[in-house]
Amino acid sequence: MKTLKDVADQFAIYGEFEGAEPFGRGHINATFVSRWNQAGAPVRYLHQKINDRVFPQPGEVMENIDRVTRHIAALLQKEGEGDISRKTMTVVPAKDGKLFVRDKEGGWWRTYLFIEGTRVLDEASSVCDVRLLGRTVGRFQKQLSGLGGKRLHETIPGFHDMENRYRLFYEAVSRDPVNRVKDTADEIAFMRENEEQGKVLVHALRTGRIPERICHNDAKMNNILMDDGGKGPLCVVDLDTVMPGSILFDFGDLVRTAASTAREDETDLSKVKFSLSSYEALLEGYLSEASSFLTAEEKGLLAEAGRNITHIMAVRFLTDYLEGDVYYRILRPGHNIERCRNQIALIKSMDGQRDKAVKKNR
Ligand code: GN1
Ligand code: MG
Repeated sequence: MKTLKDVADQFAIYGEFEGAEPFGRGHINATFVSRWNQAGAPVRYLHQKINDRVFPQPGEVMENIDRVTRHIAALLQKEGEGDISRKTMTVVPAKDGKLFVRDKEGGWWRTYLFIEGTRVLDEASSVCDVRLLGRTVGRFQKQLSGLGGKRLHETIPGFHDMENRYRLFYEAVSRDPVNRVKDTADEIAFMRENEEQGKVLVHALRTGRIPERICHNDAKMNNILMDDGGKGPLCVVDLDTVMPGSILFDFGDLVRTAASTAREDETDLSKVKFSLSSYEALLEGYLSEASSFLTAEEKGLLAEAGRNITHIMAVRFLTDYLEGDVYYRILRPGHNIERCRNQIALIKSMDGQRDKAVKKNR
């Protein structure tokens, strides 16, 4: 971990570096945790090498994150909250004051305080009250609804734009660079059949039926830090994609992950089901924070949001499979098509219970 020590030493961290290990299971960035001796106290930091193929302007990503995390910390302070550095991420700047460090190969690195005593959940379980997950995402959006100043940078243009996602998908199908179209006829047919419905949210946003707001854009369950001591969810992490969009994308991502009975790459599809009771709990928790600022149009689309984000993920996983696995980190051959099939199974289960879910929304 020589490079990591070299990089870590350039951040404004006191004490002696003692070592570092890889951390987490994100699909995009490379994450490490370092250990330090700070005047006799063991302290840890989180370092990430930003994937600059995915985020072409890492400096803009960091500007967004710095603004957002400072804003939330200031709000919590005003509200008299304690334990603030566990309730939002804290960016540690470099010794030269910048929000990142460049390594010898030109790579972009950032550092956060490591939030101790937490875990993330890949599947909803009895350990976690899903209502609180909904509340956490609603609160995050509410906190950001008051962020003044210029519009946040769009860190990945067209990120949740289904027109864009379908364009990229059809391109991959027609180029078929690794000859995988022949193995994915059913999935491709599913995408063609569902194209219209998949574009409902982006059309609502584009035509102004629902407003543009600041949203997280990756508000899946395992991006919410849970307190180990039973205090429930602490904060939403993984802030690279915080940018303008529809807040329905966030509620949708939470539904996709926390109202599914399996993780997103479960291969036994008989285990992949939409849980109506989890959906109801998520909705209740989410609305306890968000109902004060949601418009009637947004409320009317909440039941569509989970399906929509699940559909976006299915298209993205399939596109990456057809492209030869160039975007998402995969842990085994076929991982992307497994993820795609899982998400399609979840959509089918959602569709089977749609009427009931829509009723919950009233
Ligand atoms: C990626 O890095 P990670 O795992 O938090 C992806 C999200 C997808 C998610 C699927 C920048 O997030 O959009 O929802 O995988 N992030 C980016 O689990 O593409
Ligand atoms: Mg993540």
